[in-house]
Amino acid sequence: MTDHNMLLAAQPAPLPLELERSALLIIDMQRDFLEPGGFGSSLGNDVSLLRNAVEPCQRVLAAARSAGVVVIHTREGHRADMADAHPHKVMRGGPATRIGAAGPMGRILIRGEPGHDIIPELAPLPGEVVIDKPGKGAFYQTDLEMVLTTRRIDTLLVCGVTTEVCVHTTVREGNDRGYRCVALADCCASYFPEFHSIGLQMICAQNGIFGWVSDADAVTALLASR
Ligand code: TIU
Repeated sequence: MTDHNMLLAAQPAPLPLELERSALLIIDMQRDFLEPGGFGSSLGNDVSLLRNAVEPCQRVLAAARSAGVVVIHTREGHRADMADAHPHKVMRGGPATRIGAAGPMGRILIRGEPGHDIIPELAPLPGEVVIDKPGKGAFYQTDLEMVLTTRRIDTLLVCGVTTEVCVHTTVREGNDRGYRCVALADCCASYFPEFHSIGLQMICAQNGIFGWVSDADAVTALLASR
């Protein structure tokens, strides 16, 4: 059965959704960004600001799983040999705190290290796709587009951190590739609350110049009404 008539409350306008063609895309909810001692704190940020997004993400994730909506998780990080890390990205920050340095959760932003894991509250289930991405955008140098194509997905419900960096980059990349991208406001967070707020406005201003903005309540209400 298709759900052509389902309408998601969103800005700048409600969005008709076909759940079979929609995916929940959770960006980089990793210990490295949300817990002390990881990449986020090595950049000088207060990582506690990102906790706001955890509970709304949990609600949307549970609702998506119950409704059978495709769930995709991403993780930002690099190979252990860092052959996939641009030098300009690595060289930011002091030697003790940059990507690849040893920290309390293992080497910062390196695949396979404890800090690279998705936080336990949002741990992927077997069968859910996990995309490892070397950049800020989830489409850059990954097979995300192929994963979406094989599942005939045309709409992305986007959660995660941080709003103005990896969420924004991914929404922009997805929009340019023809996907309808909906950022879920309370399921995203930033180390800079003003960037979060303005970042969301930037997506849906100008009649939705590169996407839509909705929230966890709107998505869970819609999925519950199915
Ligand atoms: N620093 C920051 O705001 N974000 C990142 O480096 N990566 C993501 O947003 N995932």
